[in-house]
This record gives sequence, C-alpha cells and structure tokens, in this order.
Amino acid sequence: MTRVYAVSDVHGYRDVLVRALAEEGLTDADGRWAGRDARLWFLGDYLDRGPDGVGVIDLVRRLVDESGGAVAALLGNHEVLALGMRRFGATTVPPPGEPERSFARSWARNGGLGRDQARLTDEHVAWLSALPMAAHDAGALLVHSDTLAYLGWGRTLDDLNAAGRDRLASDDLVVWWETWRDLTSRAAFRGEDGPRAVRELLDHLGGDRVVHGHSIVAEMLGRAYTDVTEPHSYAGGRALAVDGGIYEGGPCLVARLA
Ligand SMILES: [Mn+2]
Repeated sequence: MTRVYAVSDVHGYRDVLVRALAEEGLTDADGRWAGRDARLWFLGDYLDRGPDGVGVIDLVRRLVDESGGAVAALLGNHEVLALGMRRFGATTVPPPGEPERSFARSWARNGGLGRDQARLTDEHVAWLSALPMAAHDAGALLVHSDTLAYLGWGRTLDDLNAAGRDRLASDDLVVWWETWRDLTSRAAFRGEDGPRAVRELLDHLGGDRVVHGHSIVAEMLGRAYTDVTEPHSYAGGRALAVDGGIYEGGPCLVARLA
C-alpha cells in the first residue's frame, strides 16, 4: 500500500524538517528523496518566523523535482503575505481605515523576515504563485487553513485552484489583501458547528475528510507544544490537524494519511 504523508507550517525551520523526513525514511542521509513509492504533501507556510524560509522553499522544490511528482506543495497564507509584501510593501489598502492596513504592517506583525524577502528571486515568486490551494490524496481533501473561505473562491476543486492562481496573478491590492485575510481565518471545523462546516467543505470540494495545517495542535488541545507527538483528529474524525507548532518548539509532524 502506498504511504501518503502530509507536513505543514515548517516556517523556516529547515533543519527540523530535514531531520523529521529522514526519521520517516523519506529522505536519505544527504537529504535526497528516498521515499520510493511514498507520496508527500506540503500544506504551505514555508517561510516567515524561522531562520531559513527560502531554504525550506528550495528544499521542497528540490524534493518535488527529485521525486518525479511524488512530492507536491500547496499554498499557505504566509506565501500570500510574503508575496504581497514584496509586491505592495507599505501601500495602504483602500479604503483608508483605522488602523491603517498594509502588507508591510501585517508582515511585520506576523513574523515576516527581511532576509527571506531579500533572498526571494523571481523564480521563487513564479513557483510560489503557481501553487494550488487544495488537492486530493488518500481519500482526503488537503488544504492549508481550517476555513470555509475556500468556498468563496471556488465551489469545485478545479475552480478553487484556478481562482487561487488568478488571484495571485492579479495587480489589485484589494484582491491580494482579501486573499491573505481570508486564508488566515481559522477554526471553522471546531466546536458544535464544526462537523457541519466540514461536511459543507467536502460536499463541494470532495474527499472523506479534510487534512489541514495553520492551527497548531497544542493550541487546539490546550497542551504544551512539546507534549504533542501526533496529528489531531476531530470533528467526528472528519478533520485532521497536522501543524505541530515547529516555530513554538513543537515537533515537525510527518502525518501519515494512508
Ligand atoms: Mn498558516
């Protein structure tokens, strides 16, 4: 049976990621793809907060190439933030409000790092801008954020991914801002309404459960970051949270989906 894995929210911690993948046998001692028939999904948030965001992006891109497509990557809200920062900087998002809204302001408040910005090339930008919002594997719907905002962009998987690429090809600051804001929303699948929300998402986009990053398992459970050792299944087993909170000292969870 093919092994399928998901990793999310590496946030610049390249060394932590390298160790976690090697422990699972997905890479060899040199960090090369060694997963044979396994598949590996990255669910976004490669950069910001941690020491080597562009190094994480370069590693993921190399694994995608080496694996011949067995490794694939999705877009996270921090990719929108970093690309929006590069593109629009401190330009105020209309209409002017209080407090003033700009990518520069949100970027600075959400772990944006000048050294990541300085190392992003046009090639990185093109690669990141083409990442899909969502995918299917092992019967699951894979996304970055635990939000229903995806349904505002597309009511099918193909429509959603086409809309995502269109949004990142836009020159409109408002389109970019709303994409960042909506992709940063969270917690839609928790609580009493959670199972209904998951069902709504899956009814449109397909899959028998949703696998997401973005919300840290320890924070969802009210536990210490270092106490988390596995992904968190909730919403009646229809949602799986895989963000171990690497930048808070938690583990890089390599979640096995099948
Ligand atoms: Mn995120």
